[in-house]
Amino acid sequence: MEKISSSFFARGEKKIFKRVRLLPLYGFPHHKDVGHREKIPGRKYFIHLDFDAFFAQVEQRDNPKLKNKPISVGGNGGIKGIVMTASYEARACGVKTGMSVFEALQYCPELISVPCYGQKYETIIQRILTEFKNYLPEDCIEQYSIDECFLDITPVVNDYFQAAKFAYMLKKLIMNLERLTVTIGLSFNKTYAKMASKFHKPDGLSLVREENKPDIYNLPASKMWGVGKRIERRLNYMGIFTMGDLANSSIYAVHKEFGVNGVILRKLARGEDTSMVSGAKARQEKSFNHHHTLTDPVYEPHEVESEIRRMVEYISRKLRCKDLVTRYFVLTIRYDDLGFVSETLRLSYYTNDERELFGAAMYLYKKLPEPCKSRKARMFGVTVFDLHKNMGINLDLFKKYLGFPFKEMDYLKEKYGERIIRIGLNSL
Ligand code: DCP
Ligand code: CA
Repeated sequence: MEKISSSFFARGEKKIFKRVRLLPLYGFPHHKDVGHREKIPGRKYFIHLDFDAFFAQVEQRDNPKLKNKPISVGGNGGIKGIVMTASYEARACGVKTGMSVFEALQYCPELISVPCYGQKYETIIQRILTEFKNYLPEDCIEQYSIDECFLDITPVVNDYFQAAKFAYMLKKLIMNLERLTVTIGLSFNKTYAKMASKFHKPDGLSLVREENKPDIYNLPASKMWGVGKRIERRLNYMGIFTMGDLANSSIYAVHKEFGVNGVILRKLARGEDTSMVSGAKARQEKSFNHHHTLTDPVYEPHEVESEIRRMVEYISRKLRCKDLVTRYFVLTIRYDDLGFVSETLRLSYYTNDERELFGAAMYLYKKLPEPCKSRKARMFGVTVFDLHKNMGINLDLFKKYLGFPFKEMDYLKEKYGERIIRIGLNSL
């Protein structure tokens, strides 16, 4: 009997639950234990599927010399640039996404930095999503990010037993097609499925059923999808430390602190996420870029600033139009001697607000060689990547700029052109 790497919650005698891992397939809970064979009306089954150390795993697959070695993937390889992801061997030494490669080398001197081949990774995920269409209706498949997707498998399974079998089949399918491992979370709503996929990485399979809610409630609130460090601090300040605290918190208190987003967060924590997968048509974009080459190169600070601003305004509007937020911002300048420089900044939160992105752009600009009379800037470019759907639960951000009429501003720009309205520079 083949062994699988899997885990699911089961009630233990002493502990509230235990995670069962490395079960053979027949070890999944028998249908008698997990419910009825016939569909339970209203119950849905969602999978969150996440590739393990995605870019790094692909590079290790494609270059046998990198197997079992600490590697980082990012930029053009080499010591300049940022770690976009690291292999598990590198993570064990403390290398983390978002570090500069230079810093990562302090933790792990044997680190091998390899370039990022964005198109290759995108092709892999597309091939897999296309394959999924042989098993699921297209509108039950949602690509959520470059290496994550949600699947609504309700149409093809009747109970958790079949759902777990289906999840396992997907893991095998991906291994056969691409020789890559993924971690899967399976639950009755998307939020819990997403949380479950974190429980047993890499190559895991975790199941959260309705009766596991008390186990979920024992987890720290920071495990909640969308709760970063800053929100966690604010929750802690309110006396909310666990998922259960959040789920059972006063609706008025969370509303007072976070507005409507707090109410949503509380609802998600309670396992009452009713959102559906958004289907193949709403496929997630991976990155956007916008470049502009000038007929007359510039070097005066106000001209440069104005060009950068134009790029940022455009990219922010594009993000808002697709309801996406970004965390990585790249500024590129090409000079009239054809010199080419580029800097990347990782923001501490996701945003599509041009005031934030303009701040990032100007911060990066100051790190680049300043254009001058003898070396003017001919081309400006901005790229944003690591794009996510705007969940509206980046609470700090929301609160800070609540009420800014971006929608109205974008509408005017759509109708009358880019220059019809701009945010005053002093508000940037
Ligand atoms: N990535 C990125 N920007 C980030 C984080 C990651 O472009 N801020 C890229 C590199 C990753 C891929 O996206 O390989 C997927 O990101 P994940 O956060 O899912 O990280 P990994 O797949 O690398 O690791 P894990 O095993 O924790 O999922
Ligand atoms: Ca991943």
